[in-house]
Amino acid sequence: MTDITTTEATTEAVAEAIAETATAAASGAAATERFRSKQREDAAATPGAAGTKRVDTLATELITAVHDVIRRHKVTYAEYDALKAWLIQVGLDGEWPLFLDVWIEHVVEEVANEDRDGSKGTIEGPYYVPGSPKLPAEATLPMRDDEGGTPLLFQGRVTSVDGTPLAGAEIEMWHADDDGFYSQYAPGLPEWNLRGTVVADDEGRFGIHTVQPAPYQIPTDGSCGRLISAAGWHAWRPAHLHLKVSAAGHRLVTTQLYFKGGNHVEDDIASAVKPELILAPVPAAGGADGNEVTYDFVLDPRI
Ligand code: MBD
Ligand code: FE
Repeated sequence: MTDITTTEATTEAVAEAIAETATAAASGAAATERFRSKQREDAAATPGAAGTKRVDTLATELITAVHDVIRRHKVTYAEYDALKAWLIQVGLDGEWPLFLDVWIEHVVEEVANEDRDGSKGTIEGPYYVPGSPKLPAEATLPMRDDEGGTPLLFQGRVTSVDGTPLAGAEIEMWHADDDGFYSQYAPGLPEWNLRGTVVADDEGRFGIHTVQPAPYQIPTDGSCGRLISAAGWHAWRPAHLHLKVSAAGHRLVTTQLYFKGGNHVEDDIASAVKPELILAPVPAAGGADGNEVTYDFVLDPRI
């Protein structure tokens, strides 16, 4: 079988999905398309990742866990049919990446990083795009002339666990704008708005000028939104910066940083806040506009 999906076709599909309006279906379709193209690359790199025994164990236990819930709560046919309809609709809305990253990924991350030394990680979420513009150690993220939000200088140093500075470490940052929208997942934003890859200097230092993102409400007009309202939950994540920090010979960390005292830091719908990940910015030094904060990253040399 030939895989006819090219990178250009994917990019086109993503662009088409977000061209019209900021709907759950549009951002969902973009996230689904992006994930599927990444998955094809990963699967090509490591064929046959899971053995039959492993699939048997995990699938059997997962299905059995569902049976247990049905028996414990005496689930009815009406409820079974509602579940079936909802599961079908999640796929049609393209919201599987959103659903999984909001309600499941945090436990996968917990297990994956349980023996990591140094900086804490947390979930990646559905809106990462690889290959953002490379920027020097002190840089401003790509943004519009009239980009809204309080200016923020995010600065720090990347070291190894033993304190050795990691020259040339890469700090990839991506975040939502002041209205809660991510470039490439909402219409009308420049392609790389608020996304960049900053390369640390010879002492591992970096300084990134950006704007403070706003709290983020996951789309409420799709299947995830229907689950949230049916269950009486809320749809909010606290304001956050996404990061991937990497250096030669070290384990990459995927993380997020939050803002002390911000809305929903205590009740993130995605359960991805950790105490080590909360920033406390102060007014910028020297009369500059906005706030600044220092956060150092420590990478684990055991890959
Ligand atoms: C986000 O911005 C996000 O980071 C996660 C985890 C889920 C939905 C939207
Ligand atoms: Fe996010």
